[in-house]
Amino acid sequence: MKKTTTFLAFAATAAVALTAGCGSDDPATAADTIVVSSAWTKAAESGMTGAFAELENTGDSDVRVVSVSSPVSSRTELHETAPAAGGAMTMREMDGGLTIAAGSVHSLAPGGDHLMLMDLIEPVAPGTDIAFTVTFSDGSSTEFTSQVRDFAGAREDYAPSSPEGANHGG
Ligand SMILES: [Cu+2]
Repeated sequence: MKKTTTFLAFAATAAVALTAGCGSDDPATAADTIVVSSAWTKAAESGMTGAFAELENTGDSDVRVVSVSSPVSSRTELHETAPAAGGAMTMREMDGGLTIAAGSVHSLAPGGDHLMLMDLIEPVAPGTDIAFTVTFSDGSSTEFTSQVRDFAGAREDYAPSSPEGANHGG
């Protein structure tokens, strides 16, 4: 009797293992393949600030980030930086999101692509951590925390000689 019980338990375990094996044939979501590291955010009392990170695509397919959010800002955007007239750098919202090529690392860095907290709900103070959620084109999303630091460089404007934010999105 005892032998029979042991055998049945073994058979049940084997069945579970086989079922789990079938599940691995499902395509990985974008969130499964993206690894976020070195995330940090520029400290600010109010208004806007930038956030940066390394986004690694460990998968075999390109992945597209379509939106980003954080509880400390009423709106958060994906920004790119481009040269403007007169040699200044202007930042603007990415058209169609951010693509991370298969097997590559995409750096979000001051002076380049970045995440933009457009309208802070509360100050982001050095030494604290804030949360972000990025959502991909397949509907999956991933969360990460970003360390807040003092940073004085890369003061891009939206457009030369116009009020901050006035020409945003153009
Ligand atoms: Cu920006």
